[in-house]
Amino acid sequence: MKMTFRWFGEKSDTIALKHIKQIPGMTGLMGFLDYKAAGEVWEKDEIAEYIGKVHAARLECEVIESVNIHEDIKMGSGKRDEYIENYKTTIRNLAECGVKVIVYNFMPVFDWLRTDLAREIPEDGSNSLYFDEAELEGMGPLDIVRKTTEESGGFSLPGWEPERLAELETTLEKYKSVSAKDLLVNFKYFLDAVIPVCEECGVKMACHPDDPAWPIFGLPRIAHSMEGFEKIIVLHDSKSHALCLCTGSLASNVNNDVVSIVRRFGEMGRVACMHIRNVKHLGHRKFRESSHLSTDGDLDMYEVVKAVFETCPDVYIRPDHGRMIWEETGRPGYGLYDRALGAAYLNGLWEAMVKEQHNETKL
Ligand code: DNO
Repeated sequence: MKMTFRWFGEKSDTIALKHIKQIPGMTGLMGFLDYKAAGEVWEKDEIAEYIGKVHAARLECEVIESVNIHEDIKMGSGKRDEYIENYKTTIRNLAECGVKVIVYNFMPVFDWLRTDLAREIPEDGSNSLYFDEAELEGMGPLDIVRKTTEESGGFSLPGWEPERLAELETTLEKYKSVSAKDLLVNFKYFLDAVIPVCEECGVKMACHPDDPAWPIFGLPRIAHSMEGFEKIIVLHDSKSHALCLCTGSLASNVNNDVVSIVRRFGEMGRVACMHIRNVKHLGHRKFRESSHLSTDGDLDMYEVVKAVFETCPDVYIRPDHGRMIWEETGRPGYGLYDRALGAAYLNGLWEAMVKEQHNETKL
């Protein structure tokens, strides 16, 4: 296991790399070039510049995330072949800079969605990302986009890139004729094109789940349950076609047994990395992001980490979103302090697993 952290780059992140390095057990980053539009080639020199800075801080950068997929690829229309060619070039460029895992998602239009980016947690006065489907009542996709952008404190949020939002209305209209089945067919078309390139250069593509884990605004969504991932994983038979299991995204849906999902795909050798965080359900399709601790949320973190330890111990893990605590301000979900606490906690659970195993083998 390698413990990693998300960092948005020098110009877009308030957190210094040296502070990330000071988190105990932190080996590297899940990196991100936040200014790249979906469909664009990630040039080698810009990747190298970003990674150079990470290395200078004595951290690794073997995972890159949010290499976003153009809507034409998901819809199977327009210039999809051109965008797929660009994606292949990006994969090669990332591989040449030492990247081993690329995290992406196949969600139409939206990446993750929340109805409040800073809802106070009454128990302790901190705040965190929050979702209540009832609050979406009467709101269209454009309203929620406006609200999220207003509340983001000027930060561009991953998955909410301005150029993607500019075309929102047209894109939503086009999706009316795309079914979940079409999405799966288009997904296969994409994988069949890019996975051979990944195999050539020793890279894994890791698909991130839908968040929240059900369809929204009538858009087709396929990556949010055990059944959904079963269908996705057979689309292309290769270890380079893998998953990034995000426990918080999956746990947003109470029907998901997250531990079983981790075990199932871990045993198949198809989990490349994990985003780990906890959620607390407050009602029907209403939840907040809690601290990582099992007793603060609805996920049993001991069982989650045990499932990883026993079925896919070589994955990259990052503490996913955190609350805002200790008066920290910054990018919603991506403060330093609570994510650092999350990393320390996950490292503690991991150490206990290692020692337990060691003691068992001595018996
Ligand atoms: C949310 C993140 C996602 C993830 C993308 C991958 O905070 O986990 O933005 O990186 O879905 O494409």
